Amino acid sequence: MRTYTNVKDLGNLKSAVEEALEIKKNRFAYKHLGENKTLLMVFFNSSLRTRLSTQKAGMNLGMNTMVLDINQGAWKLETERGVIMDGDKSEHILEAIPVMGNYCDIIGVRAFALFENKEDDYQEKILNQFIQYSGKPVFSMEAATGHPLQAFADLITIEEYKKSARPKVVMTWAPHPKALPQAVPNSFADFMNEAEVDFVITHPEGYELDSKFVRGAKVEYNQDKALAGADFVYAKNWAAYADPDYGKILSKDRSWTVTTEKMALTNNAYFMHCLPVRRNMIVSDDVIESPQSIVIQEAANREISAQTVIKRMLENL
Ligand code: AN0
Ligand code: CP
Repeated sequence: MRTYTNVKDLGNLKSAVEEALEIKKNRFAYKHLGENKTLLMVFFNSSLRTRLSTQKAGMNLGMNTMVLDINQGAWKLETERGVIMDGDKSEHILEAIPVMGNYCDIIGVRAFALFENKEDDYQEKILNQFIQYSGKPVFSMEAATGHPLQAFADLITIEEYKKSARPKVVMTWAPHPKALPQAVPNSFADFMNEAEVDFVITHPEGYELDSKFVRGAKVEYNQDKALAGADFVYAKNWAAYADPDYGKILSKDRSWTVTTEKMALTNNAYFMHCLPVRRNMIVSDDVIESPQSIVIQEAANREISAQTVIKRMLENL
């Protein structure tokens, strides 16, 4: 594997999940693969889970790991060509990326959508420059339009907890005070559309996601109807995608918060969220603390999804 940015990079998804579950049984079995190899993780944005789980995954594989927080101590990077660099940005990303590439064997990049220009975000300008100019295998640690390590961990978790061959999985929009990217819901849809599940997306009107990710999924604007009979409820906020509202908050309607009453409409569903989560905006205290909440187990699987991806990259070096 040379790049990991979406579900297709995993090839056969069933085999990828099987491989991940094998790794989970003995996560130190491949320690030889990473000997004298260096993983560099570059963060343009904050992180708790991705930083720790990906570093742990690299260490499980015997790698040396380095983390660079671009906003804490690195030079401010210019990302546009042709700019006269007389402002506060000291270095151009076109030098920074190949320099970083020299110091490592595999690179993970976190670079969220900026919400300044939809085309720039959806062309994955930053991530693609790493792929093009680093000379090294690159994986997304949440880029502008996707968070494939999260969605892979989500699928592994569903595989572990499902009680029927084809569970009903409902992704529901929920309110949040800040404008959040579509990366997590895009990737979750990308994966669920390829998985053995009945997938339903529910959100208020105006929150339609890019059809490239929604594909054949059922979209139901009535949250209660969508939740009926669900085996998994996957909550997430995102800002509007459609023009002219790209990046805007259209609703903070707390009737969309996942509460005990909402969960009662489901088939005793498990509750999932990628975290970090705002309690009593996205989900009530009672639901996230209930035995049906598997958010901690889901986060634990981030180590496994990252290790599966990095292992495949090491095998291909
Ligand atoms: C980010 C997002 O919604 O994309 C990261 C989630 C993993 N969340 C926040 O910024 C709160
Ligand atoms: N779910 C997730 O990616 O969390 P962090 O933003 O803390 O890495």
